[in-house]
Formats: sequence, C-alpha cells, structure tokens
Amino acid sequence: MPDLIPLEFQRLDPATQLERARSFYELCDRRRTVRDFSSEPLPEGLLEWLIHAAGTAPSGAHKQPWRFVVVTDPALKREIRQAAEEEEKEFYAHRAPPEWLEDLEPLGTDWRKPFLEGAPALIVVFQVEFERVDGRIRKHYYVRESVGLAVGLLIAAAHHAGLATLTHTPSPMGFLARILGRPDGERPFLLLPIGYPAPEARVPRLVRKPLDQVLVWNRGEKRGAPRVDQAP
Ligand code: IYR
Repeated sequence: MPDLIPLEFQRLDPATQLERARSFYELCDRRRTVRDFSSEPLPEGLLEWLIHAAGTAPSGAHKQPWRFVVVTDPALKREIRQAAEEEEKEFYAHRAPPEWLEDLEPLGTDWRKPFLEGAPALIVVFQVEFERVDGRIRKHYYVRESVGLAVGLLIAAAHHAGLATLTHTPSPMGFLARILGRPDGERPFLLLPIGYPAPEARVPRLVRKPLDQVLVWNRGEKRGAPRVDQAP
C-alpha cells in the first residue's frame, strides 16, 4: 500500500504567476555556457546546495539514479584533462564526421580543454544503471531521462546562484569511471566544470529559437495529419 500524505502546494494568484514565469525566463535567458573560467575558489557549502537542488528532480520509479562526484584536487583535475584531451584529439582528427565539425565551428571548440584544470571544481555526473540493495541487484528506469532532468536543475541552480557552467561531454567518457574509481552500474553522463567566468571570457554570438519555432498549440484542429517532415 502506498503511504500517501497531504500535498503541500502554494496556490498563487494569476498576476503573481505571470510575473514569476516571466522573471524566471529572463533569468534563464541570461545563462550562457562558459569555456573560460577564473580559478577563484567557490564559497564554502555552495556546491552542496546546488547538488541538493539537482537531487529534487523527478526520476523513474523515484530511483534517483544519479551520482555527482565533485573534483577540486589539482592533480586529479590534471589527470582528467589529460585523459579527456586524448579522446578529444581523436574526435577532432578522426572520429567526428565533417558535418559535425561544421556544426561545432560557431562554438570555436577544439581538442584543448584547459577549463578542466582552470575551473575551481568539476562536477562529474554519473548515471546509476543499477544498485545493489541487500545483496540483490535492483535496476533503475528511464535513467538517462532522469539524470538529464537533474542536470537541467543543477545548471539552473548554479546560474541562479551566480556561477557559470559548461556542459562538457568528452567522447567516450569511460575514463571518468576509471579515474574516479566508480562502482559497477555507474556510467559517466556529463562533466560540468563550474565556477566564475574569467574576466576576459567571450562567448559565441548565438540566437535562441523564437517561441513560435519551439511552441506548438494544437487546439484539436490537427489530428493524425500525414507526416511529411520525417527525418530520412
Ligand atoms: N566533445 C567535443 C565536441 C563537442 C560536441 C558537441 I555536440 C558540442 O556541443 C560541443 C563540443 C568537445 O567538447 O569539444
């Protein structure tokens, strides 16, 4: 039998709802992915609150299939940078198809990853595929979706708290589980350098899609229309 408790829910008046929704959008719209970090240390206890927030994400069967490994040790950061750069050299020189490299051009990325040493902290996010509970293996559900939701909250929480992040996915990422000695069942999901932007940080001029390209209102007029826009 489920153990059900009363819901705590704060009902807002519509004007307050609109104001909050607008100002949250404006906050989110000021977030930029940063690749140049200052080495300035972070206030004591800040990362803990951000990861606390990330852990409130919904997850498949409430399994909370995430683990956040925080790395601040310079020698460990250097080891991660070296391993990531090995993979990235391969990626940029051989693995990436030309179209992918063309798509990355506006971002100005290459195999060099100085931010993996320069940022004061790296949050290495792992997806937990299964866990041993009382000696038995319990599998998790919708793991990637769940961890993606948690990382979205983490990035928003960091921005809200005045920090910049970089969602970085060196490919493949297996070296992270090895270097950080993670157990079976944990797979690297994302590497998140976090800190203050360097004073000289620059970001690419990117444009976010306008709402009318992102939002579709279907008021019941289009049901089961033949699809003409399917990817090949
Ligand atoms: N992992 C590489 C390449 C890369 C891929 C995507 I998709 C990006 O949005 C950015 C970079 C790198 O980190 O350089």
